[in-house]
Amino acid sequence: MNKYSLLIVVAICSAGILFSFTKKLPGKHQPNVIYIMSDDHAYQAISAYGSGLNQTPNIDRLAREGALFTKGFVTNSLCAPSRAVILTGKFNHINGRVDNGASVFNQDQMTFPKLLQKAGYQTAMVGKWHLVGNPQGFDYWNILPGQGSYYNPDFIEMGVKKRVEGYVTSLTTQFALNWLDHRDKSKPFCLMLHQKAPHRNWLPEEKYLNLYEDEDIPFPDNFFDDYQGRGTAAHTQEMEVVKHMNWGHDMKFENDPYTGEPTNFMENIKRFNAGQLKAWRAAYNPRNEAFLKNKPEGKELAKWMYQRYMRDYLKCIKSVDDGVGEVLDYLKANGLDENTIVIYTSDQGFYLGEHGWFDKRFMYEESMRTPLLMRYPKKIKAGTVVSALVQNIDYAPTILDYAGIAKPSEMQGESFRDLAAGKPVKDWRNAVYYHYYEYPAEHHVKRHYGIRTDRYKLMHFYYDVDEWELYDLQKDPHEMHSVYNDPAYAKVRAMLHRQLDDLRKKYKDKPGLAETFPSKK
Ligand code: SGN
Ligand code: CA
Repeated sequence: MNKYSLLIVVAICSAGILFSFTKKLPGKHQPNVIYIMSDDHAYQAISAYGSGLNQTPNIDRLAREGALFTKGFVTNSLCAPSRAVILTGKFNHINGRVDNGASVFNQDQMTFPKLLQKAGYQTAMVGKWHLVGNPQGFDYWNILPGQGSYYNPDFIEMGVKKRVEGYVTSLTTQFALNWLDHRDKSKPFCLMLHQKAPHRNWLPEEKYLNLYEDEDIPFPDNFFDDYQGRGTAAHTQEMEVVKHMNWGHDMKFENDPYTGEPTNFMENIKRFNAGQLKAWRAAYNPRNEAFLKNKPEGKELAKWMYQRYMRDYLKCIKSVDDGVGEVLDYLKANGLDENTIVIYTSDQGFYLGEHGWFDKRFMYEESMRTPLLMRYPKKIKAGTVVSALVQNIDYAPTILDYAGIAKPSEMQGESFRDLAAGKPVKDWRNAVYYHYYEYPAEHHVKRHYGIRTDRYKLMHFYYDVDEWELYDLQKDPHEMHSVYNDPAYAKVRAMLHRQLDDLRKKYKDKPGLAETFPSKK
């Protein structure tokens, strides 16, 4: 070898060493991630989804400048289970947290923030956690205990609990931005920003106490549903706005309008400081007094209760939307908006009066479906609409994919990065699997599992019943008539049963497994 070729060999080798070295190092080319998740935010209450109930200009920016997913679903429409799925990319029968009750999430298990952290990311978790036990895989965490409080909430910052004056949504945003400001700027970051709002019992921020009060929020067509055409579970639930909301906690009366007894709203009153209480009473007392003067009945009462519920719910969302705006503005002002993936989603969907309901849990559309919007200008074209079936099981694989980290084989979800890039994905799934376990429990929604394809939904209610339901979403988008026993659907039914069996095998769920989980509270 002459001097010249030796030089070339040395140059090639050092370039190779340098390349493999930089490949391992987290660098400026790796995207940052801001994962914003609210609690119980129905897609029906996001203007980008077009329902017209309210305006969410900041959340809408994510759709306008990025992608809107129109068929995003959860695997189990409940808080802690959804969070466990998101962190692990695995179904609840594998990650262990099947319900909000006695089931356990082993914090030592693999999660995507742990993998990011190991790969050199700086990680943080701020807001609602709901997974009992300290978060792992985060350089910084500042979480709400349990469900958290709207006013002057306690936060547990790296193990130290303290009460903080203020409103939970703005505090959560503020803590998250504060961490961003003080992070190690040489590393890529992943921030999980989990809002408590708009979870029950919907206490709005002081500045929004009077919002929407001069508007009537439209009733959904099936508000006065009588549940004919559905099975036992729809008849025996306890989540009807009129029947199951209470005068204190939900309707915000300090004294029961009919008995005069102090209500459980007093629990909320205790957390207010003097200024907040004054503002609260100035806003709510006159409205409550007007109610007491004419005590509406029948449909008028239903209408009043629905307006109180919806106005409070939407007021809480206004603060969440403000927070998203603050995050986006921060990214822009700090030159981070091009290289940061911003995701907005909710831990599940929610009923805004459809079927006469609030809450979630059911596999019916409004609670199984969840909002999902994502902005990442480098890889996602503005105005992208993704209508493929995606699930919260896919979030971890997708985020890892963007970060250039291989998906561990134990993860059950799939990366939807190509879908977001507008590329057709061959063999993408044609059905999503669902399994809800928390029964007997609050709201009395029976245990069930099933699949949803683009057009159909097959559900099996079990435990203390054995009933199947089948919906043709094209002909019956509001799921009012099960066609399970309709001979015209015999072929479809057989096909769906086969698909369900296949998915249960694929995801390693099986009869009898559910009974092994401790579910009682
Ligand atoms: C609380 C609420 C329920 C709600 C669960 C679970 N009751 O218990 O209405 O279904 O949380 O919600 S309340 O009286 O405390 O408001 S979840 O989002 O955490 O799963
Ligand atoms: Ca929730």
